[in-house]
Amino acid sequence: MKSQTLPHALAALLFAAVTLFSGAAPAASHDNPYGLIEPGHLRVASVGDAKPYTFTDANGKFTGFDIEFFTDVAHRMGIQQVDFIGLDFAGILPAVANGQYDVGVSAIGITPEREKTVDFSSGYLAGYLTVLTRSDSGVKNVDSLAKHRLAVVQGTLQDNYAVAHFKQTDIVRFPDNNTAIAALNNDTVDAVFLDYESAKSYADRYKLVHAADIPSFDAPAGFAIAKDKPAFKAALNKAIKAAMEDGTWKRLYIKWFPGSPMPKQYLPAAAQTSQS
Ligand code: SNW
Repeated sequence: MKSQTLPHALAALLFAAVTLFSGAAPAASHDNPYGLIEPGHLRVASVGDAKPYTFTDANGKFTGFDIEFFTDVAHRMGIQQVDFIGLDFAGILPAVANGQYDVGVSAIGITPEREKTVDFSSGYLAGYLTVLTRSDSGVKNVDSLAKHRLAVVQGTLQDNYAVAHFKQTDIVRFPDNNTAIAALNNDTVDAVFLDYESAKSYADRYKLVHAADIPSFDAPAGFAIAKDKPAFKAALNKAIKAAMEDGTWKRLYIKWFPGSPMPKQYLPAAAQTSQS
């Protein structure tokens, strides 16, 4: 009846307009159970220079531990099409929150602060934050950071940690790892504060040294998604659990982080209780 269809049509129009102007991804529906920008397709915001977590190879293709682990998880969810796009780290969570991407993947630590704007999958990595330096910089440890210049990538946990703990240090913010490391190599800064595995990779490449490795186990990395997508989050967590249980996580960890201590909580359940 007319009196009922008109308000319906108006409501639909209003909803469409609000969705359009807020830029929010579509809500979950029968054809799109996870509420993706386009069903059957995952658009992923990442960074191109966080080797070996997420980086672009010589052909511009995204690769690394987080990229391969996420792609495996997506396939377990029945999604074959996964596209990674590189942003500055500081741009990832805002872009995921406002629906420009379905997921953020880049060793993104789960913190209460970040959970105010996005949701996270369960954790899949827990490691260290590293102060990387030149051997001639005078920075030997956390104490000798005082009166030195320390580079951080804007918006990272390293940025927050440095502000909270390195009161005597000059903090210099960069948009990405590569520009921060270039500043270290040309003496513009005395050290760079970044994730442990990336530090290791730059240390090998440029003969740099670790001055400090600070545990960040309380902020394990997770996949970031927009809030209020319970089916999407549950499917991600189920696939993550399966990839840990069948040894895929372990295989990728050994492939990308050879020689690094392996957090036991992500191994198959049987391996966690064994003595070895
Ligand atoms: O908190 C750690 C976690 O324990 C693991 O070592 C992986 O890295 C972290 O998630 C921290 N990562 C930084 C952050 O979340 C930087 C991420 C990046 O540069 N892409 O801010």
